[in-house]
Amino acid sequence: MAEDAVVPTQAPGLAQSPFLRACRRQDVPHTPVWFMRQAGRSLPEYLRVREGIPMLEACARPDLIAEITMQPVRRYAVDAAIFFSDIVVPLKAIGIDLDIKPGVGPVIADPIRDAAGVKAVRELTPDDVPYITEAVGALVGELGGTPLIGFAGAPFTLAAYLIEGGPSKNHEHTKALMYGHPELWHELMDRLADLTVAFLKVQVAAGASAVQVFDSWVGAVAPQDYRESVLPHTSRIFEEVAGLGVPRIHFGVGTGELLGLMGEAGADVVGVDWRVPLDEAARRVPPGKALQGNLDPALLFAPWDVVRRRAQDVLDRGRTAEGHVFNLGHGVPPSADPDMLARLADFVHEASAR
Ligand code: 1CP
Repeated sequence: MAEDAVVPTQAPGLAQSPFLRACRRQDVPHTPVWFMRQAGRSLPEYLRVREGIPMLEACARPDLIAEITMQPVRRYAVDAAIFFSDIVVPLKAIGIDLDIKPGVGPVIADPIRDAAGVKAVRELTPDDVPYITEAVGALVGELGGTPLIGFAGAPFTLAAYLIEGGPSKNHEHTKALMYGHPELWHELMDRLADLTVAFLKVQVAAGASAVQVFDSWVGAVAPQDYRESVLPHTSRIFEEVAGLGVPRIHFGVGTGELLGLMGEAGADVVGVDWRVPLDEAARRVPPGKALQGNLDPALLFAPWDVVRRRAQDVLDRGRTAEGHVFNLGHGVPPSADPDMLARLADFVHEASAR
């Protein structure tokens, strides 16, 4: 499709970016590193600029998006920036009544449980999110040779919020719809996959040079249910964004038993949480994939000697993969010490220098 052939203007040097090269399983001068949730609550400068501004309002202001995205890049020697937004921003943009409550997360006013609710998930166009296009455009200029990662939530994780109405431990309503009303389930997943593709395309058209699809809560699903109820939709997403020409990363939490299937879904890089060592993960995913991960975020609260030893272990095991992007096994905890992350990024570079 012609509209898929969007090749963003790439800053000089971007092709040599260790992060993009590792995603493509090419040689790198050092293992690249970035941290999921590096922009946000653990940074005092973030708390300062967000003061008095609700989360969703911040996500719609290009000046704040750009500033918050840049904050960790100024502080840490990270090899990539992640766009400051949230996985529920495109849902809000198509008119779903929701809020992000401090200390809770996304909360949906009318949880989706029936066909009328499913129909409310309409298509997203670039006109629904002009602030995303503007913010990404401003950021790629400012970032120069540092790649910007665009992102979106995967259909299962978005469905989990929409159906439960907020954060959930056991995803009982979500699974009730998946098991009990498969036709409605697939229609919802189909619509959410369209939304994810559209949101990623907006970011890449504006200049993002990689994308990550967060399926944070899909670890709640057994492999046979993943194959039947989730995989067709995640596969379609990766297929539809393949033509954009940017590396595609696919991440979930508690997905040890799903790594092979997530590899089948078609991303270039499979994100691994801290529960599966990377050498074991490399055996579980099909050939032709790079891996991203996977230091336990809780280690950030341990003494530096322990952090260093465990980070070295992640690097050693990561060498058995075809490509490795160093990251935490999930997001930076809000109470993490930024100095520890600064030290960790420097250590990854020094210890992996070829
Ligand atoms: O007021 C605040 O500061 C709210 C905290 C916050 C922040 C900083 C939320 C609410 N979202 C974000 C930003 C965000 N969310 C980013 C950009 C920053 C970065 O990564 O550096 C990204 C990539 C996300 C993605 C996101 N949101 C995910 C997937 C990643 C993951 O951590 O698994 C998920 C599951 C969400 C939902 C969400 N939004 C916010 C919270 C607290 C949550 C999780 C709540 C829950 O446990 O269900």
